[in-house]
Amino acid sequence: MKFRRYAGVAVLGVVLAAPPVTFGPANAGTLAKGTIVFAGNRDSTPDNKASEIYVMNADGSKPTRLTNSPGPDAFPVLSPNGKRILWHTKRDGNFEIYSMNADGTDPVNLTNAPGDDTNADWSPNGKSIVFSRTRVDGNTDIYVMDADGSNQTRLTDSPGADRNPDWSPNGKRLLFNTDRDGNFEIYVMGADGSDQRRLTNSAGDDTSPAWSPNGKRIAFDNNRDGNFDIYVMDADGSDQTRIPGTPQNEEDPVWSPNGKQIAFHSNRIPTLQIFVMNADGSDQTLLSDRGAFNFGPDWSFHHPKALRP
Ligand SMILES: [Ca+2]
Ligand SMILES: [Ca+2]
Ligand SMILES: [Ca+2]
Ligand SMILES: [Ca+2]
Repeated sequence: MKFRRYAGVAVLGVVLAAPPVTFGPANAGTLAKGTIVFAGNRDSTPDNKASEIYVMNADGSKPTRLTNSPGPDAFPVLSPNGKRILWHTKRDGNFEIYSMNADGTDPVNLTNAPGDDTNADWSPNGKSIVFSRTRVDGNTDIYVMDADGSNQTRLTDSPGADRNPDWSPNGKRLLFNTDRDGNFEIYVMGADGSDQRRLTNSAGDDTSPAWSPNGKRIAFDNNRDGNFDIYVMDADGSDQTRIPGTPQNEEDPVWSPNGKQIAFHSNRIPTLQIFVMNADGSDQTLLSDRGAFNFGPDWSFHHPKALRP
């Protein structure tokens, strides 16, 4: 998940006038396995062009709006039990982490810092949240907190921008990207911030790391060839493989619950849209609505060992 380019931008484009669909009380509690949450602007108006949070079925059907705020709302992440969604929103002036029920009710403000708090992820047991915080001194580091926002603790302390944390399926390790060495690289560390190790060493920016459900592979994106493409590597950084893309950007990969597919966003058509493909890069298929701007997908139950409802 990327803060730099698509934090929750207000992008002009063709806008469909489809009314938002709402969940009925009967299915308000838990999102079904395979549901995809994302951000988009399909319901933008002249007064509010900022992105909102949506949910859709894994085949792209039934996109449903969950937020309606004046500021950008972006990068939703499903809780391991499918009942809550984390996301970042600028509704309070700068970016804060919020959580809400899977039907959009009960939004709870979890951070309240003067800088931007972004790109949160759940621990596999749902009890902790890792996120990026840009402090007033301009430095960005990885922080962890309890699921209710308490006990906010810094995990990294580098002069570089440490962003985009992703919690491992076994709960023990955290992936993130940092430019502490020059350009962005993928790093891994213990869940307490210990043992920080570099996994990539490329000329371009390596960002948006995502564990596969079994913890053995890592998807990420890199622009070493002049535009972003998706790569997959082993958990120790070996066997880095580029997935065939386009001269446009392919970014922000996230694995399907069974690890066989990867969703991502790309501006290849050329508006920014969500696509899905097999993990080897075959069968790349448009999922989201061509008439709007859609980005930052997350797939429900991407922690297979997590607590289930
Ligand atoms: Ca903030
Ligand atoms: Ca830092
Ligand atoms: Ca790099
Ligand atoms: Ca590309």
